[in-house]
Amino acid sequence: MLENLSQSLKETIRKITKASYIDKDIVEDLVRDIQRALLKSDVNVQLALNISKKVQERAMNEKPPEGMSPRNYIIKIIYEELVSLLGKEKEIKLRPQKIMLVGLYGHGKTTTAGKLGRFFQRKGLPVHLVACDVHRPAASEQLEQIGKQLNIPVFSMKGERDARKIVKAFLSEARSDEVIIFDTSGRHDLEEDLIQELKDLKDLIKPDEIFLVLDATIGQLAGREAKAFKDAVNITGVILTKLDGTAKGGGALSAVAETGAPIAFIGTGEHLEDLEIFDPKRFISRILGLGDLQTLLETAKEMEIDEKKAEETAEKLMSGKFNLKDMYDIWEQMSKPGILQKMLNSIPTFSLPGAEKIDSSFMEQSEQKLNKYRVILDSMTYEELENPEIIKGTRIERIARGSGTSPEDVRQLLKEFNTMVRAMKNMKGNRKMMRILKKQFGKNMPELDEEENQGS
Ligand SMILES: Nc1nc2c(ncn2[C@@H]2O[C@H](COP(=O)(O)OP(=O)(O)OP(=O)(O)O)[C@@H](O)[C@H]2O)c(=O)[nH]1
Ligand SMILES: [Mg+2]
Repeated sequence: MLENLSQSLKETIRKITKASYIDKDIVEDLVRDIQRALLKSDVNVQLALNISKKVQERAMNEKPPEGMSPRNYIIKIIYEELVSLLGKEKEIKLRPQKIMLVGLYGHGKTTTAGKLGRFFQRKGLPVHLVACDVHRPAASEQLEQIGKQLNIPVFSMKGERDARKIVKAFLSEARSDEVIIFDTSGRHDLEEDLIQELKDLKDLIKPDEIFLVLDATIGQLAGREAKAFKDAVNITGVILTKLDGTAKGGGALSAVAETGAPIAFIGTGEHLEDLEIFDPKRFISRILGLGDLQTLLETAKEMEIDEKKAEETAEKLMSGKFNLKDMYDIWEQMSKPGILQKMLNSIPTFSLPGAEKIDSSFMEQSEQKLNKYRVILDSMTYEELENPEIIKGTRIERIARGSGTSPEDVRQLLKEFNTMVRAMKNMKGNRKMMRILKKQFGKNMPELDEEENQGS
């Protein structure tokens, strides 16, 4: 996904980390690289210029905070400016709700209805799909097919030509504890009769969310469409699909963000698992390859905010009384750029192959493993997260299926969890360990660069 953009930007980051000092020429060179990379992925010229100007200005004028090298600071600036290009994060609520999907022909509404269904199903919530597309022939069959695949009920009324009637009939017997996803009709264009239909459905459904499903392969044109739908039916978020198959993803993402409509999810393939919550920060970290760089990106300030949580986490770890949910929290914290490396570097219980320093391939492997584990945990129900001991037999199989992994992977995760619990129990009362953990999770992060030539 966004391979080209990612590669060029990673190359830029590499240039920075390799540079022996940072000066005006290098900054200009970097800024040109960033501009070129953005334009190539269809980011609007003006937006690309603004970003690069901002990066240049900040890189030349701002002083890195104490303890951060100029090099790392420039990476941080680039990271922050790219994140700002992608707009705000949309909070996805994990509770029963009504979601209405809207969008033009072929942008991926019906597929996305299934993907969303799977997403909420994995979170342990009951899901219902409702087929309100009365225009496309066989639209309800397509949704039924998807429902069958996922074991999710689908409400449809074959032959009914009025979507309003379908919605009314469904709502008259709808349950209130489900996530209900309404697939609606598209058109070639946002025509007046589509707007009217969507408005009527919206009045009937009273949805918690109206997500516009938008094909990312149209690049920055996606912005115009997002704006039109925003004006017409006041969408609450956008789901950008087909980001897997386009070189224009940067354009689509940035143009949509510019309209102020938050991007809620991204579709990254044809399979029903290929949907991700869109988190601008994590997305950019990934694009920039920061997960496997020894780069401290979190500011001292951000670290302070996390400190309380960090201490709680450390206490919990040490108490030996934690469940999979806590482990998930711990992994979340560790997934911050650079933190994993430091954790692994200094905590013996994470059983390194004896090495003092971890090479980057091992890091990559660990990040990959963590990502896999995160998906597995996502597929567990709350009950399972809180009582890992109930996860056996068919549950293991279900979780593996839900997360697109193998039962072996799930067992491996459980095994590591148990090892961790045991190790931590043994560790109990070990003061020194406690200090290391607090330090690792808290502020006072160790320096990465011993010395640095001041260039700017
Ligand atoms: N590669 C890829 N293909 C996708 C993605 N999302 C949807 N598609 C494909 O896009 C095509 C259209 O998807 P649909 O879900 O039928 O689109 P729709 O918006 O419901 O279309 P209409 O019902 O005709 O309005 C299908 O072939 C999907 O497999 C994605 O994220 N990646
Ligand atoms: Mg459809």
